[in-house]
Amino acid sequence: MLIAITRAVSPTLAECELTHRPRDPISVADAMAEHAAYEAALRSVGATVIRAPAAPDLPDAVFVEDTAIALDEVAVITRPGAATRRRETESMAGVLGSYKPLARIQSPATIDGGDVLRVGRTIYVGLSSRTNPDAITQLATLLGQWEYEVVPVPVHGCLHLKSAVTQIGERQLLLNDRYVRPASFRDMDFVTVAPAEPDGANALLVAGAVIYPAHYPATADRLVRAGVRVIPVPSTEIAKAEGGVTCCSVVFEAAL
Ligand code: CIR
Repeated sequence: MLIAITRAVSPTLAECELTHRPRDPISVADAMAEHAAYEAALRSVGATVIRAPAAPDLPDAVFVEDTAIALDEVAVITRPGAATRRRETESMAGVLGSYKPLARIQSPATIDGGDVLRVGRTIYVGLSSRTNPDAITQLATLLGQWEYEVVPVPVHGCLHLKSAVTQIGERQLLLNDRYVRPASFRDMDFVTVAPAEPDGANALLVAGAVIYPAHYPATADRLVRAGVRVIPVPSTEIAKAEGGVTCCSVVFEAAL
C-alpha cells in the first residue's frame, strides 16, 4: 500500500523560513487550494493520503518531507537545520511510528529531509545550510546495517539537495547543474532544467508518474520529451515559501 503523509497548510505560512528567496506576499487561501490539488494528484496515482495532525502555529509544518526519511526498514526522524522547525518532528514521529520502527538524528547533527535523495541503496545527502557533516556520520552508521551507502554531495545557491536534483525515472535525474555537479551521481541519465527555470529541478516521482509545478512549463516540456508522465499541479504560493513538490509529502510503501 502506497502511503503519502501530508499536513495542512498553516494559517501562519507567510511567516515561514526563507533563505534564498525574497519575502513576497503569500495568499494562504491559494496555498491551501494548491495543497488540495497536490493531495488529489497523489490520490490519482493510487496513494493513500494520511494527514499528520495540523500545526497551525508552526509556519513551515506543511513541508513534512524535512522531518523524516522513510525507508523500507526504518523511518529516521530528522533534526531540522532551522531551530524554528524542530517542533514539527514529534507529531510526524507519532504518525510514522504506526508504520515503521523509528530512529532519531541526535544533536549536534542537523539534517532536513529535503537534503536526502535515495536512489536504490544509495542515499545522497546534500551538505547545505541545513544539513551538517555530523548528520552524514550518524546516517552512515545507522543505515550501514541495511547496506545503504551514504554519499555526501556539496550544494550551492539553493536551499536543499532536492532543490537542485530529483529522481524522475529509474535511472533518470532532473537537475540544475549550477546548483549541484552531475558527476556526484553514479550511473544516471540527466534532464537539465530550462535556463529560465533555475528552481525547476524539484519533481516528485511517485508510482511511475512525476508530480510537477505547472509554473515551469519549459522544463515540463523537456520531461515529456524524455518520456516522463507529468502531472502538473499549481504551486506558486508554496514556491514563495521556498517549498516544492517533494517537500509536501513523505511517501513510502507500507504493509497492508
Ligand atoms: C524552510 O525554509 O524550511 C521552508 N520555508 C521551506 C522548506 C522546503 N522544504 C523542502 O524543500 N524539502
